[in-house]
Amino acid sequence: MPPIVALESTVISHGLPYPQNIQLAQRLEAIIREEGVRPATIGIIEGRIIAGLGEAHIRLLATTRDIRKVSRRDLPIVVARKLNGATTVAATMWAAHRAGIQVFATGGIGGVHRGLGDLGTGSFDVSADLQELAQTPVTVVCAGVKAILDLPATLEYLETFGVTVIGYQTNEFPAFYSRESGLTVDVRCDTPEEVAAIIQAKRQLNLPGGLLVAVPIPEEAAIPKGEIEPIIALAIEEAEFHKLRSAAVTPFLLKKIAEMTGARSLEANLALLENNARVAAQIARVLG
Ligand code: PSU
Ligand code: MN
Repeated sequence: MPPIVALESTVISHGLPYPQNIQLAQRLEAIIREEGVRPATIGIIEGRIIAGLGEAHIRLLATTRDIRKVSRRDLPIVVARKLNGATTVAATMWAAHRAGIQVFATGGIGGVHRGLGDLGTGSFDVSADLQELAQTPVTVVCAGVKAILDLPATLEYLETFGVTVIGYQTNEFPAFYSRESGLTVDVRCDTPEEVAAIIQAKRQLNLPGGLLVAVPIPEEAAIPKGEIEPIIALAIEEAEFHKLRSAAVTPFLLKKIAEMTGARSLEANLALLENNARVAAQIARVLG
């Protein structure tokens, strides 16, 4: 099989506004093809889990209101009821592995949420993305986790479950909009070959689960931590005020941050997604 890179669809339906979402989906596929690799955007159409959505299906997910956000727990529901669904990192990893795909590019993975518990809105919110990384052998290329989350707790969780975290051309775990977090990665790799060697060693050792490759956002698109932090804090306060929980939390926070930073966070989000798609394609090519 030629090398393939998987792409998720929740970022299309819930992570970005229209029409940037559909333009981005097409752009990511083009970038992966430019590297000589096949893209496979993953989503669910009328209960069918598809690895390699066509243009019309991507358009459907990008333009329909209230597309269901599908994580692992939602898979049996959308399949049984023949619904349309956009897959999160967790569900995309699962579907990618089932389709024989080893590498997956996204923007940010879910993680351990900051203490939303203080105001009684639910004190325990850990994304299913982390458990998926613990059990499904797919390499996820991302720009870290959004600073809406508890980064140190997220890294601790990954360590507990044996997920290797690789910094791509960095010693620090990147924080999505910002290149720095003050937190370290398990290993730094500077080339796709170095990453591929670690993926192959993990497979040879029969270690279960995936790997996380964290790539800092390109310098010119980065938003300094001091600038984005107060905005994130406001967005979290608002989520607490509205007593949001479960799957609604992440899309709400992303939308609020986009509103408060104007085009800037959107530009940053697009830039890092494109960058990650390229890095993922280069890794997939080395893996063959
Ligand atoms: N982070 C982003 N953009 C996104 C997401 C995360 O910057 O669109 C999406 C991804 O699909 C991720 C999901 O898998 O949110 C995590 O949601 P939850 O925290 O409900 O597991
Ligand atoms: Mn959650």
